[in-house]
Amino acid sequence: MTTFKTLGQFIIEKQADFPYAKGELSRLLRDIGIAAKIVNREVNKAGLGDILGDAGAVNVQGEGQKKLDVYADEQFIRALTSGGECCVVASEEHEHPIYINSDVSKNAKYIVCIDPLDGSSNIDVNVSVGTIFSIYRRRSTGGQAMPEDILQPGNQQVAAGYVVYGSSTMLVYTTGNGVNGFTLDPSIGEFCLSHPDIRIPDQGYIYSINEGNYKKFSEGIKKYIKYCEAEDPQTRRPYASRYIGSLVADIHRNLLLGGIYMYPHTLSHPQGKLRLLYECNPIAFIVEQAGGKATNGTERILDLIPNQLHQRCPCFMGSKQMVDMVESFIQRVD
Ligand code: AHM
Ligand code: MG
Repeated sequence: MTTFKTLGQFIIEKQADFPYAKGELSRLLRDIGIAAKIVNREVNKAGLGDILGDAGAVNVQGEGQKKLDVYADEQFIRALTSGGECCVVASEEHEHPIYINSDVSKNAKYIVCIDPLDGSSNIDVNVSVGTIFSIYRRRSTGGQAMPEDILQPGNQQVAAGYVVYGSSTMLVYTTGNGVNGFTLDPSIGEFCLSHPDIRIPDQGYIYSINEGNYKKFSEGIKKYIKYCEAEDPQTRRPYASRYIGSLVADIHRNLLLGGIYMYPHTLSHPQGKLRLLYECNPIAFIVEQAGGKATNGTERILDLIPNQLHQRCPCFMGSKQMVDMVESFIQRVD
């Protein structure tokens, strides 16, 4: 008989490594896992009923919200609000942080930053989407949390993870002690440990970037792309170009196979497209914990000090040697 370990069992086992832990973080992760299963159910039947398409509203980034964006946002906020372990949620879908002021939650220890449904422009065409989350310990003690509790650098994350709603649904997370992946077994409705201790190869052979923006890239990035495309059997080039346009799916593939994901600044987007708090920091934490590297081209993403909730950040994340190489191109030319 095959034995398996559920996400719940794994979290409890890991908690035993911290004898003074009171179980709050474990409960928070469990709540996120439950909300992910609910969102998964809707994503999976997205072609049916009235859940595809635009919700008719525009979020804080000025982007049209999809119905599933709104649904996923509601589910995660509901789970975090009723769970009692989180005092503030910052969601990519909301202009302002959501302070949870119930008696149990307002003194809670944790802050959650979340992109409830990333890559949502892919939903209507049945391409993988994801959820990305990041957990911080609050700095203030008791009472309503302060803005500085939310704007912490990524190196202060206590946990981060993503869910990829793909050909199977997976939850991958880290608490700073390696990265583990769980696949949802729909027959029992549980995430089961399928990818223990994920390590990204130091060198990969896949590069992922939206090459449609090529003309808007800086000289360094253009030269790096030419380097990836050049023929050189010794270094196994040309590398394969793979870009789904769904961050979680692109990162998940590169984490398992080795590769680099890039969303650089362009002339029109001087800070790139991805958001530091909801996308870059959690993915950077996971990539580093898997042995990879994540920078904005010159600095470690996790050391950047955020000054705005929705700020954007250029990013280069993945296999260490590939990120080192793109940085050397950026520094040589820019
Ligand atoms: P979203 O948060 O509005 O869904 O946008 C983020 C997505 C990422 O998943 C993806 O990597 C990127 O945007 C793709 O952008 P582009 O279409 O410019 O290549
Ligand atoms: Mg997003």
